[in-house]
This record gives sequence, structure tokens and C-alpha cells, in this order.
Amino acid sequence: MTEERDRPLSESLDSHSQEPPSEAERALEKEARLPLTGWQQEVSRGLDLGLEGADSIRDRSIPTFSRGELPHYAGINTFLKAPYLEDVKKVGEYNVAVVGVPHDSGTTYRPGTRFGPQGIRRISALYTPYSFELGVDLREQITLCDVGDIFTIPANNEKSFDQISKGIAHIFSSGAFPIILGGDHSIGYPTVRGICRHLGDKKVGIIHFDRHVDTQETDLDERMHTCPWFHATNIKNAPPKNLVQLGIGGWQVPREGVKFYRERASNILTVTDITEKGLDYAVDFALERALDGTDCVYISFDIDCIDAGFVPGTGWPEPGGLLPREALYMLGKIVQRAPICGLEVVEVSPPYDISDMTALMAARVICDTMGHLVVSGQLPRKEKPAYIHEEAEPELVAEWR
Ligand SMILES: [Mn+2]
Repeated sequence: MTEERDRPLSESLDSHSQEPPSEAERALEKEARLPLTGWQQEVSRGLDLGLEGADSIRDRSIPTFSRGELPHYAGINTFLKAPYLEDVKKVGEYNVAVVGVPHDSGTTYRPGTRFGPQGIRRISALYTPYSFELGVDLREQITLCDVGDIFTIPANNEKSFDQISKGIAHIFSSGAFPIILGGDHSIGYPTVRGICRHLGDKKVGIIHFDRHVDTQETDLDERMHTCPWFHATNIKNAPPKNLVQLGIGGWQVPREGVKFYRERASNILTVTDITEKGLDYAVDFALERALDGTDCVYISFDIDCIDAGFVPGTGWPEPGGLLPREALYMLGKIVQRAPICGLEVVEVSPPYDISDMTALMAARVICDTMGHLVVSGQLPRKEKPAYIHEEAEPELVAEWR
């Protein structure tokens, strides 16, 4: 120790220069390689559509009417201020499509997730399209649109499910990567059903971040937000052996849902499992099981997998959950190593939120997913993935109906 302390600072820094570059150092290099073409196009478009700025404005890239990213507090809120695609028939022209599912008729305690899509879009205005660590600039590297919301039917889960499946099937089959803003977790069944309509004989593994198992057949006599995976894994394209659940635990896991596990042998890691065995173990566990015999992986991210202290704006908050950086680490590694076919982020309930923190967490999960898809070369897609097929009604496994 004494020797280390006595060495001159220059020598000590010199020995560090032999080490591999840090993430921060790599980030500086990556940024230098990113283009600015998309940004320049946005500026020209802003000046064209929003008029040149007043004479006193020295920065001549600033228009009179805000158009595009800046300033962050201004403008009409789509997700990340992406173009609003009113004509959904054109969704296949984009690499990624964000869609809201404002549905909370499946909640069994606190409602409010019907405002989730609005809340996530509003706070997403805080974000730039650039991530320092990832060295990704979404504006430069992919095309993103916001198709608005599915027309859900309040107080009718089944009709809403039909609308959701039809909408998700449409986006998925176009080749645009679907990102779904929930909504309560009952939407996990119709979103997966929508994807399965276009899988032909291909299969999807589901990686589910949550504190709750959500595997009951019914709850309060309906298919509520406690039930999506019972029904999704009844579809032949989504076998229960490929359902992986990360972060389960606490005092809100219904015994009825636990029964499902004994019968169908799915895969759970509790928060303690994850912290004791390590994040990399959890990532390997999830990928091994979700990818066993499947062609793609769907990610269902319930915001309540994170400790309730970070995400107060949710339907069933549960203390003792994952730290945000633990969840983001696992998500990033999983996205980088699996063919991901879609993402949903559910259970953000803005009426119970504080300072938009829960909605911001959802925006972060979404932006990180897009960033890791770019880093791993999954986006932009050069062609439609081979697992996307013509529409067919997904087959159910009869004995579990
Ligand atoms: Mn949950």
C-alpha cells in the first residue's frame, strides 16, 4: 500500500493506461463515429415548417414554432416526439412502432393504467434519442413512429383483447418492431395472441419481469391482470416451458397462480435468487429456457418488478423488488443475446405516480431496449424476420382450456 501511495501520480496514471478502456472512454469514441444527418434533417424540417426564428435569435437552427425534439418541455407528445403515424397501413415503413394500450379494466386493486400510455409519452419528452454508454443515437440509426392508441372498450376485457390482438398482429406482421405501452397486465395475453397469429409453426419464448406470477385461469370470475400467462401459454406457439419469470416474490402472489407452476413447470427466479446467484446467472437462466426450441423472445416488463420505492405509480406496488439498475442490466443483456420480437411495458398508473418517476422508468426500459437492439444489430432490420408468417388463428392446447 505504501509503495502505491509513494509512486508519483504520473506513473500511477501510466499503469492505468495499460488497462482496457472503460465504458466511458469507449463511449467517447463511439459518439465520434455517430452521424448527425438525422439531426440536420430535423433542423431543416423545423425551419421549413415552423418558420425561421425571430431576428434576435443568434442560433439560426431555432425555428419560431417548436418542431421536433427541442425544447424538451414544448410540443405535442408522442413517444420521444416520434412522428404520429395516423395511417396505420403504413406502419411497415418504420423500423419500430410504439403503440398505446390504454386498458385498465383488468385491474383488481388500483386502476389508472388507462392513462399509462399518456404518462409514458409525456415524460419521454425528457429524453434525447442518444445514449452515452451505448453510443447509440436512435434518430440517426433507426426510424421510429408512434401509431397512437388501440381503441379499447372500457369495462369489457374480452372485446378489448380482440381489439388488442388485431392491432398487435397488424404491427407485428408489417415487420415493424412493436413496443406496447400498457395498460394493465391483462393485455399480456392478447398481445402474445396477436403475435402468435403470424408465427405459423414457429414458437415464442416469453421473458416476464414481475413481482407477481400472473398465471391464474380467472380472477374475480374474469381474465384479469392476474391471468395473462395461463392463457398465453395455452397457445401452441407459446409453450409454458419457455415462460421465464424474473423478480417474483412478496405477499401478493396468489396461491391459485402458484398451482400453474406445478402443473406446467415454468421457470421462476425470485429477487433473492437473482441477488444471491447474480445478475449474469439470471440472464443465462432466462435465455436458456426462453430460447429452448423457440424462434424468438417476447419481453413483458411489469414496472412493479422494481422496488415500490422507485415505482409508486402502479396497481400493486410491492416492496423488496429489483433495483432499477439490476432490472436494466438484465434487460440489456437479454435483449443483446436473443432475437427479440416485441416488448410491452405494463402497469404504469399515472394517477398514483409521483413526479412521473414510474412513467420515466417505463420510458427508460423502452429506450434501453431500442438501444440494445441497435447495438446487437437487430435494428434496423434488413428484412422481415423469418418467423413472421401469413395470418392464421393460433391453435390452443385443448387439455388446458
Ligand atoms: Mn406485477
